[in-house]
Amino acid sequence: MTDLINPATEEVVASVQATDLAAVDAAIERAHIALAAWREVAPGDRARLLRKFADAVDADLENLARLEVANSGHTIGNARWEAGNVRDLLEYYAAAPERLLGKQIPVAGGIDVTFNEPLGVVGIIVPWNFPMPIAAWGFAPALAAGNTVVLKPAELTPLTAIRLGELALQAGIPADVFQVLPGKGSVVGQRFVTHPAVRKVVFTGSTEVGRQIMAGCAAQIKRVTLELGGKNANVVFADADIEKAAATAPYGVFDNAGQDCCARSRILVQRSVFDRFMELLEPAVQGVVVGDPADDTTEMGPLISASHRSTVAGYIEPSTRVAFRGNAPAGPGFWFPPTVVLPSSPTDRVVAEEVFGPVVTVVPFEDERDAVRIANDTDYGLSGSLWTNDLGRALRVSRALEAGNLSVNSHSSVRYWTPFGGFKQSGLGRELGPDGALAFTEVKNVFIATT
Ligand code: TAP
Repeated sequence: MTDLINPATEEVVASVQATDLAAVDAAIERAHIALAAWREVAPGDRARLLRKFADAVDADLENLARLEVANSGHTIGNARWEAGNVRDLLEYYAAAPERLLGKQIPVAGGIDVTFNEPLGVVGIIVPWNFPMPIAAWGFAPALAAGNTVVLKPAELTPLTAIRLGELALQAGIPADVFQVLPGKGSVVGQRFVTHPAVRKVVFTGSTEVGRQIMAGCAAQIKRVTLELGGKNANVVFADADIEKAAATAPYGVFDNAGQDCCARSRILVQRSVFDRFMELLEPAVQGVVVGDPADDTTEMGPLISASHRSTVAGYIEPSTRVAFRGNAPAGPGFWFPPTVVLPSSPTDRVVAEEVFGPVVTVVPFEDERDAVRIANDTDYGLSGSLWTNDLGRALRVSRALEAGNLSVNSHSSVRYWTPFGGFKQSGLGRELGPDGALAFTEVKNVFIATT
């Protein structure tokens, strides 16, 4: 049994049994058997079942949100949004079964059609930072496309995934079509990679583990989607609304205590407005409300664990120049205050590595070219923001930045209607958006002779 700790209180919330290897194999076998019937469910009926699943999530939204607050330390506002995101994804992809249209292609001597066939059993491996949305980004389109799913939540944060598994059954999704298998990455996750009946692995997590997953999947030419780390730039040009850029910058990085692959953890500011920006940033950072995540007014909660807090703290070395800090409660809980760093060199660990905590660096740049050079000076390429009132510059810089998800004059990366994924070592493949379900299908071409 694994004890789950509330990160805000350090109290045990629940204990969960880890799935052992034999049980993982048995679950994959059952998922494989369930596939035959699930893929044959008529498209309209599969759509209806997914809508019922969405309704069940909606009816349980407050419970799911409270579970996430207790297990993950997410603010209640965020956790409600996350549970709502699961409902919305199920509704959105409920439209897919009836719209996997294929093509009819003109050819000589017959008729040529394509089918979007389900892949089979899909294994989804989820990290602890956004347990609900990241699970649903995978399972909603995968189920819609006629696959069965085995899902491994992170060891630290399995409670909402377990609840979603119960809600699926209550909603009428047939047994074994969607199974949640809590346990260790090295056991459950690794078996998704090696078991031949699992035809695709969707992995979200660190680039280091993602690399191992990709190498493991290569042995069976197994399909893989990877959503990995990020070290995203927030580029503020002198012509921007500097007040708004400074007021919103903390929320672009400190949301979910910075434990966000899309966190804008490198702020780049044009030198002519650097001092003004820093003057405005300080009160904005100090204004971030850090505290009890169950309180409706809280904007930032604790880090996920004691060990993660010590990793984050390790980025602030004795020589690190801290410009200013925000607040954090004293007492129990894995708290770390929002922290703004002025790095001494682009090779400082705090600039080069993903901290995955509430730490942001701020550096000046000279001109557009310099901004793009610094922003792209990373192995990652997930998201980023740019602030400018010059439309031409917004488009030029958006095209020049090597990142999959950019926002101009805002910090939003994730909308379920639009594709999401990384350039470079931030990942492989895209999730979400209108083509999300296609990533869980193989195209089959069939030619029928007419002569
Ligand atoms: P990881 O340590 O990589 O863990 C992610 C998941 O993989 C967990 O469920 C983990 O299980 C499992 N795992 C670990 N070793 C495995 C192995 N050898 N084989 C199969 N599965 C294995 O990442 P993390 O620290 O939990 O999450 C933070 C990272 O995720 C950050 O780098 C962040 O940027 C990234 N992330 C990316 C995105 C997107 S969308 N690009 C979104 C969120 C997070 P255990 O629970 O047992 O460790």
